[in-house]
Amino acid sequence: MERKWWKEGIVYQIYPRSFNDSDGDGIGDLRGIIQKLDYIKSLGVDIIWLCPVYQSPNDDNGYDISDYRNIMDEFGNMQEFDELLAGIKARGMRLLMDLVANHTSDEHEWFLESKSSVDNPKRDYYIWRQGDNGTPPNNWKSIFGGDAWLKDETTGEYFLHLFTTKQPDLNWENPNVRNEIYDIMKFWLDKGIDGFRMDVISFISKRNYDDTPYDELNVSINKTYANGPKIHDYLQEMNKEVMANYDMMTVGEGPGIDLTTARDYVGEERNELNMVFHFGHMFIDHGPGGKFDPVPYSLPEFKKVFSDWDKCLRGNGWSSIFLGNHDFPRIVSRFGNDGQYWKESAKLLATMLCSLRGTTYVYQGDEFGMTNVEYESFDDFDDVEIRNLRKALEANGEDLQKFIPIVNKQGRDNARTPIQWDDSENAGFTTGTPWLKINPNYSDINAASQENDPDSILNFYREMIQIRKQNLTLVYGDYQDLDPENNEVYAYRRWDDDNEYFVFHNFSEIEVQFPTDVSDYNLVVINYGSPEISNGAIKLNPWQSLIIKTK
Ligand code: TEU
Repeated sequence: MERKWWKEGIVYQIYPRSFNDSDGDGIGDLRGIIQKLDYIKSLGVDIIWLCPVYQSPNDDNGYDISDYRNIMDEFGNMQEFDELLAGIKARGMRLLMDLVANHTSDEHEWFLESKSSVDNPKRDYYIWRQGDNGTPPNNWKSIFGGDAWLKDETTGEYFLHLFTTKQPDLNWENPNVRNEIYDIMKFWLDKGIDGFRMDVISFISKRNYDDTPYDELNVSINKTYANGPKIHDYLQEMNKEVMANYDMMTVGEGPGIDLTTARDYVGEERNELNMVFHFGHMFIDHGPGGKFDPVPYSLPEFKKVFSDWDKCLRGNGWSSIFLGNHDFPRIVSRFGNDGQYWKESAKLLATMLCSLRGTTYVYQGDEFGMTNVEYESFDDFDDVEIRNLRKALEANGEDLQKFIPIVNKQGRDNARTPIQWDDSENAGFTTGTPWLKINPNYSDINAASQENDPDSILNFYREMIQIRKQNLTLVYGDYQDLDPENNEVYAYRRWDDDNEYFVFHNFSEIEVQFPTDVSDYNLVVINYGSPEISNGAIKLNPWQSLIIKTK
């Protein structure tokens, strides 16, 4: 397997709105990130993925872009961006920007022109269709609820929006649109950035609107929109026009990309993307009604996602290893135990993130165990997905309070509460009023209180990241799940011609004896306690996690 910086590098994702506010307006900004570059570097990460910082009306917090070549006023200006990029480079790190090319804001000048008349030169930058006697062109639904078509009174036609009504989908059939996106990519690459995370890139090629009904029963919404007929033509053209000309990294966000389609995106001979975010584990608890209709799942189902993807891309292609981001609950709450075993399970998840094959992604705040938040009212939430849910519940006359626990458990705002830097007022995030309520547990859970604690989650992340860098078999080595059906333990072997490691994670509150014939080994890392191997088994205490290396 050829070594690459984007395979070995650890990525740290920043959601700028919630990271650090430097000017007291309650909103994180670029200068706030500049102020924390030494902290970020101290984690040992190599690449920063910066969520959108472009001009935006913030209907979807920056994922609705109105000007791709200017910085959102609340975040600062282009000079500060240049200073941030220089600071990242000066510390030997790299920068990924977030490319949102499936849609723009409805306040983008392209859309303002496109909607103005049916014969405007930019009309087919977007997807317009006649309805059928007052009804939408087809039954497609928005990811954020409701119809995926909105009638615009100016011309009486409907435009497609797979996300909010303020995020009209771009028409990638139009070569002018594709060239506009390629020019935007080159604008930022020529400034010196090192690549892109590509927002819902799997959706940019649309199926025929007339014969692809959205089927609430059998085909997931993502499958209806993902992997359209020309997706690979577009990505190969993008690669030829842009990526092939830079030493850069691409990671495609790919809801709907599955094991049967993955290699078409990331196979090395495909000249498309370096890797994708797949969502098998991220949608694992989404029931028939989506994320707010959660269903139980087992550890074997969770483990199978990682084993299947490792097998799928073994030898050709590359994957991402992530457990959270700005769209999902906090990992220690979702996949760990944020109560009695908060510290142990947070460290277990860090060990998992750093011991599987693929590029490791760490989401801001997870490195010191930030948890889900418990809001009391729908008024406390910001996320448009939750605002739309509220409207739907109110329209159905539902009791909103009944849904608060589900929204607290599953909502995206869990990952968007301001970073808890210390135990001072507003957790050191802002001197003003934070745009989103800070998790009240900041007095106990914050970076500063862990900085000098050798046993803290924060210092465990630092240690685990170094271990991954010093043991490249954990990056490139082979992988085998040792007991796929085990309901408590995720145990796997990692190896190559020179080294062999065994990794054990007890994802449970009970003590487990796990069979192993390993006896002659060195301990690489353990989250707590010490390894106890005897009589052909290793004793794993609740949420205990360790890596051993055979001699
Ligand atoms: O999200 C795409 C997406 O559909 C999934 O991540 C997830 O299902 C969604 O957030 C609903 O829960 C990307 C961005 O990550 C997200 O923040 C944006 O809201 C969305 O695209 C639209 O740009």
